[in-house]
Amino acid sequence: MKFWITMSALVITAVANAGEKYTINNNWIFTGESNQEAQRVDLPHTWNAADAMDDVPGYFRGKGHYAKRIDLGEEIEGKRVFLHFGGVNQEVLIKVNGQEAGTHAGGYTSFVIDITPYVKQGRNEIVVEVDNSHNPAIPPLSADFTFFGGIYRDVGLEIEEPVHISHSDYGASGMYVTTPAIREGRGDVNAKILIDNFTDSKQKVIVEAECTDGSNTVWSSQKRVTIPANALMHETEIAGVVGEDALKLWSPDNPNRYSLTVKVIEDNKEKKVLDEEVTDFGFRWHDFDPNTGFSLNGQPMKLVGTNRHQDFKDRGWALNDDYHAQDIKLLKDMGGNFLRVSHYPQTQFMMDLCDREGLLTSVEIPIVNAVTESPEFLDNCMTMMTEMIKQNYNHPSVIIWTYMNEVMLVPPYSQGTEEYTNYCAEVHRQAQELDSLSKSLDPTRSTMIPFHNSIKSYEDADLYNVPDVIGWNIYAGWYFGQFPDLEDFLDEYHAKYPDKPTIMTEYGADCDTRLHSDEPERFDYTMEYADLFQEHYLKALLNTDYLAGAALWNLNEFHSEGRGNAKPHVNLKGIVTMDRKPKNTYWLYKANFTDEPMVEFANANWTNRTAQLDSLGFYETVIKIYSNEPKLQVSNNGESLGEWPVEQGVAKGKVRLHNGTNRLMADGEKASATMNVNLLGIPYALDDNFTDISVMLGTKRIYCNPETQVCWIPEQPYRKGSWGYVGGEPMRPKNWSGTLPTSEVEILGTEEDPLYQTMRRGIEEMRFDVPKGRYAVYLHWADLTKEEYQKLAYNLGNDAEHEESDDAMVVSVMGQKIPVDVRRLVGRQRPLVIKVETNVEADGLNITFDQVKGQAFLNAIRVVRL
Ligand code: GCB
Repeated sequence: MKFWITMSALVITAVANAGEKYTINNNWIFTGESNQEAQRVDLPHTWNAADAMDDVPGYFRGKGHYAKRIDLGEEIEGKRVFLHFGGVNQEVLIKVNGQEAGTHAGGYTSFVIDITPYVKQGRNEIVVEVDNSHNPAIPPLSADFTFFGGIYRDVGLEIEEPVHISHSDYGASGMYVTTPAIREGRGDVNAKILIDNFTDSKQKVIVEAECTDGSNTVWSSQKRVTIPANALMHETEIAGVVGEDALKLWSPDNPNRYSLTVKVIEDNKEKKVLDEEVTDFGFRWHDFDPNTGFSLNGQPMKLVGTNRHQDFKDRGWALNDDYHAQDIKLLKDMGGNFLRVSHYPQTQFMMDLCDREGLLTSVEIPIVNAVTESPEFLDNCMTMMTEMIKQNYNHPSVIIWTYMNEVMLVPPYSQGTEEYTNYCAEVHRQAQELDSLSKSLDPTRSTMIPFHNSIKSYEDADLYNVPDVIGWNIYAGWYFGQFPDLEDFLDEYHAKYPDKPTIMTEYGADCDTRLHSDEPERFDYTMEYADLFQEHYLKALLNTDYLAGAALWNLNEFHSEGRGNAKPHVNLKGIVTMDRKPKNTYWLYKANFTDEPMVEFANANWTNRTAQLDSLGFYETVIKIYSNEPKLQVSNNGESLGEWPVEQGVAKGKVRLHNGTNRLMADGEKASATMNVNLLGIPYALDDNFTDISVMLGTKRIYCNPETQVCWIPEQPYRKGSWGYVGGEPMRPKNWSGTLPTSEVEILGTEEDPLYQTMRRGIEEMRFDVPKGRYAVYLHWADLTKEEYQKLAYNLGNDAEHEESDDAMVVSVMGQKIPVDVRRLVGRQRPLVIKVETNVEADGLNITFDQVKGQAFLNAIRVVRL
């Protein structure tokens, strides 16, 4: 029976001396199975930071051993001692002073281990054995990201009185706040508090709750509670009202939070405070409508934002709080109001910042690509769902619980078989169980499953009626088809399922800030192709009213071991780089979704460029500028290029750049930007000013090395007085839908993969009609075949077919003959660079290629005048 006492008469005098809590991240000793040498490390830590990016396929998945000594004194006398783990990937066994204290499975949720029975006053040894091996019972089974092993979030020590707010409930805070009724000017608050009593006698306590709006107390309440002996998670409820027109709703624009402090106080003369915990919460409600989309607090709102992976360049997942804070700031500054916390729960610190800054979130458990048909797998999923919901329960930012990302992407059986039918039924059953669990734990949030672009696959598994919201991950114009296939796809789906609320949960195109093109093409990894993709998608998303919102894939570039793209082991769809430099799409969104005047040139940091000049001495190229102003005055070196209108955040025009400095300026009414382009223009006819030229064969891409500033330009056929190739064809790997502009084979031992991933096959000659003089010629090759081919599920069938070739040639540089058999000289997938110095007389530089076996080819060539 619940009863409420208004205890204004009870005066509580004791000073809080409640539970101590602090991190113990420093000075651990780590020993990995792959490297037996013990090393001193600080947390957060991962053992894969380096091998996730190295040239050896795969990364270490196995056991790691962490040890730490902690000295505990009289402060633990009669107390309970807990270890709080923020996140350890993925199976963990904790030992204290040689005894097993607890285990945990799953790499993304927090957990608490009660180590009281094993600790003593004095020195204690904590050992944490971690294993990130594949385990078919633990999701994710496979995914397009690297599963970094280690204790990659904080570890905290908590010392509590025997009676305290519970740590026994799935790593959660033991306090669950709901706002059951929100009316004009007032809101009801209901807090469920779980209390542990580790004593052998019943305990009388006062539970005191104080709610503040940050500065003032808005209500407070107390109640007497008796907790039976040895009762864990004894439940008590405390309620209050924020009223008298004090209620401020939480929203992205006004993220008003309230703070609830709960004290557990001894109900005796001393009134000792046994425990004190604080949680923040907010008042808001949301609604998804299949036709009109999303609304918050009754106001229509388009959800706009990104997904996010928890990693950073050279660090993997071992990030301290500042890295997480940086991402929230990036998203908020871009004008985002939504974060899909994918594909797994992330640190509580980040979730707190989402609350503080005003970002709505969807949080998800890490079922990706497929399920295992086993009770153990489902059990683990159910536990993760429970942990996720309980641990994130109070965050006002959270509106959606998500599970099963693209779960029908790689069913283990072929369609039409009995096994497939059974598998689909099992996927459905698991989804249903997870959804029901979510609804029973938290009926206030919506549920969502993100699908990949196959309406039918999810019909096979009968998933359309399971979650509240359908998420679509659509990559039309990237993995398949053309940009407008996006709208066609969405319309087909909406016509079939007009009653399902929908979010675009993913869309994006990989792009490398080192790669550009004046003739962008699907899968070329250039910035310019991704720009076209994103401009189209943005327009479509804003024009599709029934879409509740959209989350770009992805905020950041992130580690994905299996990828062999322009930057191997990295998914390049981030709208900021791995080290958080904004790419063009970031500015496109900022221009569309923020009001503070801004102007930003596309590729503004690409200062040193090289290009072939036309016969008039210009390089004409498209310049794009992002702005939230209606029009911009654009000039180059002070010469006006006219007024450019800004449409959907973008102003663009063809600009004739000339050799040397081009100081481009874009002035709006209230903001402006400048971009300096130092152009190394290759004259139409090579003249005596010639210094150097760098050319990539078989491609239309431009590749600039950010360290040396050398820019490689696309090939051209030979023209008298100029330069170019004679003979041959661009190598274009074949796949089911046609051909690809570049190989996806990783080049080992270099970071200049793009330089080697295209080639001209059957080439006969390279000619440069350079002036008389001495030159260094650098010839670049790589054998783009692999010993073994593996298809990547997330490539959605875009993997290149295996085309074996074995080539050898004799190259002659001004008559100097060099036998070249790339595979024999350096092996497959490795760069071969041969430098030749040569004298050139009146007839220019001439390099010939004579095939000996297979076909002659060349990947890139650089010529430098000495
Ligand atoms: C997807 C997946 C995501 C991948 C992404 C991609 O659909 O959900 O995990 O990283 O596509 O980039 O291919």
